[in-house]
Amino acid sequence: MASSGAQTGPVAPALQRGIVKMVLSGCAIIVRGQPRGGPPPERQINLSNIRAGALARRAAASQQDSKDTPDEPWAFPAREFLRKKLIGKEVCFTVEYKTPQGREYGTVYLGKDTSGENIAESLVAEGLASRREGVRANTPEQSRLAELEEQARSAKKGVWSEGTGSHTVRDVKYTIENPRHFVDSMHQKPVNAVIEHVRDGSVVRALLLPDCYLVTVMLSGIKCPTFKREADGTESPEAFAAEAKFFTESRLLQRDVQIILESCHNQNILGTILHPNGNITELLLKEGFARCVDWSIAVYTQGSEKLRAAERFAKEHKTRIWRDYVAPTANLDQKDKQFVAKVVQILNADAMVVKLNSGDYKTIHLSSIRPPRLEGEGAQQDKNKKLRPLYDIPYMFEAREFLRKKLIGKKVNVNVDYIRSASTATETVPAFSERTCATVTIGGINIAEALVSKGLATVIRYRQDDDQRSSHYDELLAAEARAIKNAKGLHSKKEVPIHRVADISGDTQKAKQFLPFLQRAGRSEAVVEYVFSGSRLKLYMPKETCLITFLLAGIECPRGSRNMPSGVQEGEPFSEEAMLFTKELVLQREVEVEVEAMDKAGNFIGWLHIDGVNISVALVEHALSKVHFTAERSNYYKTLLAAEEGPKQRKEKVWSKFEEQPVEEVVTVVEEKERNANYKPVLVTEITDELHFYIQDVETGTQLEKLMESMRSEIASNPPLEGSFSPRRGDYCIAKYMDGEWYRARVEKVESTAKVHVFYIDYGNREVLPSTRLGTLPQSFSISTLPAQAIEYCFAFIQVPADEDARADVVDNVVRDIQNTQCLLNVEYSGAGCPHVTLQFTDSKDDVGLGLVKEGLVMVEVRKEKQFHKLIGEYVAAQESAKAARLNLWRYGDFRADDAAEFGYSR
Ligand SMILES: *[C@@H]1O[C@H](CO)[C@@H](O)[C@H](O)[C@H]1NC(C)=O
Ligand SMILES: CC(=O)N[C@H]1CO[C@H](CO)[C@@H](O)[C@@H]1O
Ligand SMILES: CC(=O)N[C@H]1CO[C@H](CO)[C@@H](O)[C@@H]1O
Repeated sequence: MASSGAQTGPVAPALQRGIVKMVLSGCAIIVRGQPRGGPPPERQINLSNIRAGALARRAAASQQDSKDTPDEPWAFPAREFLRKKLIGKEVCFTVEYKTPQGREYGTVYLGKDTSGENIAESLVAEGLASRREGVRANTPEQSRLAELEEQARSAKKGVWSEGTGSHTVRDVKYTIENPRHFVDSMHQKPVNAVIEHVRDGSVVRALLLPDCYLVTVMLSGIKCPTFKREADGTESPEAFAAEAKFFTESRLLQRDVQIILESCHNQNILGTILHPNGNITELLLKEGFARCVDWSIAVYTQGSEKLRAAERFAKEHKTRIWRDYVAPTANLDQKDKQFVAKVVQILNADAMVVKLNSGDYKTIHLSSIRPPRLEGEGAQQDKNKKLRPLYDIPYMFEAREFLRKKLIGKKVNVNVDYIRSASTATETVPAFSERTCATVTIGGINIAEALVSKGLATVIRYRQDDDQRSSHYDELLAAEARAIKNAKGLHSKKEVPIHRVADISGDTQKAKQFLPFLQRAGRSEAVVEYVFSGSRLKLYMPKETCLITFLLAGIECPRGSRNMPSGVQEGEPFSEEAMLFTKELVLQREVEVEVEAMDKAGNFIGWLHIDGVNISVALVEHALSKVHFTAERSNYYKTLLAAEEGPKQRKEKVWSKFEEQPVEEVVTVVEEKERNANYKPVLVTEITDELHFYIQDVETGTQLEKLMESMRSEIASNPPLEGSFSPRRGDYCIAKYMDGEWYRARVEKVESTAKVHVFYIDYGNREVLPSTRLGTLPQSFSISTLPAQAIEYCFAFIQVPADEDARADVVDNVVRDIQNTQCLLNVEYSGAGCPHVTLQFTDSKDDVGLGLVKEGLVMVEVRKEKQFHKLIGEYVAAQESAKAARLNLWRYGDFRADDAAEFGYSR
């Protein structure tokens, strides 16, 4: 404020220029000079030769008994007269006198030179100032002032008017009892005001008119760099604090404005200043003098999106406070920042998979959204129950369904807001991989906002400077506030909706009970929850609220790769393509299914329709499946065959290797060690439910016959006394079989005298008998005379089906083929429980086990020993042809469970 030089006393009246920054009173102004880099120098000029009234002043807080001083009469009208005339205008002035304290007195003219209006003269002419006493009219300027004063006095202007002039004294109110109440009483209507002081770029003192409240107003929604007051009383400005202050000051200080009082925060009033030249809040942001403030932006009545946009503009241009700013998406190409893509899958409640124009898939997370999660008690999961987030987390299902119904298969606009880098796991938060977070819109609707407003997601809170957030963050906050107010979804006080969804895939028992309902239902509604392969799906049945596994009927679709105990089995050609085809067509879509049957593993088999397309037919049409002969009986057989014709003739995809015989690739390994093939004749006497069997050695068969003969004749002559034998476990005995004959047996268990479990040691069968049908085994027929003749074996190279029904099928077959039949037996290898053998039919020398494999009744158990290579080769080839013909176990394709991760829950 001080000028150059320590010179005092009268000075040569050189003409100087400047812009009026502020009017201090009716006789003093502050003039701003030419900027010399940074805010320009300022000087206070008091008008020479006149005096005007002093303005009201607040009691100094530091002095105990100081009191508020009111306006002197006509002081405020004088200030206003000058303010309206001079603020922001160019003036020129001569400095005539300078006090030892450096205060300068001079004459001020409006405009560039002394031909302009003489301000002191105007004041005196209006009666708003008087000539200073003691000033003699000895210059032309002074005599002119005297003349003007005389005219004012006789015209009774201003201070010369009658009365005390008390009506020109304001009742200035420096404090407001209840600021919130005060703000509310204004009802957000613009209030006329004069900005009296600028503290920093975004905080001002304003005189509210007409009631003369002097209030501090913080601009809603933003904050400029400030002047921090240090402990020692000095101020340390933040970068650009002075520039921001000047920016506001030069535009608003002592200007007539209107203010919308918007809210109240710690006794400070939040507001927006309206000025015909534009609004300062937006300008400060755009010029990089301010940043948006989350907590107060919501009260900004003029639309927070404009503020965010202005801030974004400054950030993009790295203006001022943003000079070192790096955008969160700075290293993305424009085409990766903003694009249109098709939604192919919804993941949980805050993410989705989209298909890009390039055909690639990309996972997109919704910016700044937190999906429903388990809180409080719910978070303590029952360890025994596997959590199924979609159904078990409150509102997760509703959120997913909202997104699915709105977005699936639709094109959306994706605006990437930020990339959240991968994190490692901490104690409370699991690790996650890098995430692309974006604002996704469809038809102009921000889907995250819609989700939040329905109370199906919440908004993440950030640190003030955290830029990794939605570009429409305020709308999200506003939507959340609405959702809370209306008690929507997660904010509702009502009971949370519960989804009891039964997963009956793989549960043969339940599936069996359910089958008739589905068969009778004809077409049923379903939502495809997961696609395992081209022809294997998981469906949600909304009416029945259950999950089922569903296999597409009538086709042979290439199998995908699988994890087997022996390692990863590679997928068949086009299996991946078939899966993608099915996924794109039906994943998370509403479809109709016709269930025809169920396989042994509890999977339902049938037809699936979407928008008039039968997907079995579609797969065949696209050369991604062949028609299976089981389709013959169906209504769709003709359609399927017709669909197959083209691809088959053109040798497309699955038909491309049509002529080759896949059976060719049988292993031809040089046998290092010869397999021992030493078949001996045996009689198969018993086949167990586990597909083990008991045989008698034919060579010792005659010995057994003789023993039985003499034993029975001895018993006939000396029958056992009924009830004389008390059975104990492990005892050898004789037992009267249902054919009325006596046989050698061993007691396996005694439940009661009426229920004794015995094992016929020469035949391998078991029975439960009353003890009355048992007797002591005569010593001469004991096992030291002739060992037990039934020996237990099982089939080499085959896996017995785990499924009970399937196993019963094989056992029936084997019983029919070889029970009580003479076969040839060769021990191949030893195993748990009993030796593993191959059996041949005596006449044809055909391998019995291989026959079962060919029929598709059992699966091959591969042995790696070299000597078995050739034989295993035959077994595997037989299995392949059974599969190809879809025999028995294979009638619904390869039903062995896929290892695909369902639902994509793992993050
Ligand atoms: C100069 O102006 C200031 C500000 O209005 C005032 O306080 C001061 O009294 C004035 N000086 C004289 C001598 O009038
Ligand atoms: C409410 C209001 O006055 N808004 C204005 C803020 O200033 C910009 C220009 O800087 C105008 O476009 C807005 O209309
Ligand atoms: C009855 C039915 O839905 N048939 C459809 C099966 O799918 C094909 C398209 O792939 C349609 O053309 C049929 O109309």
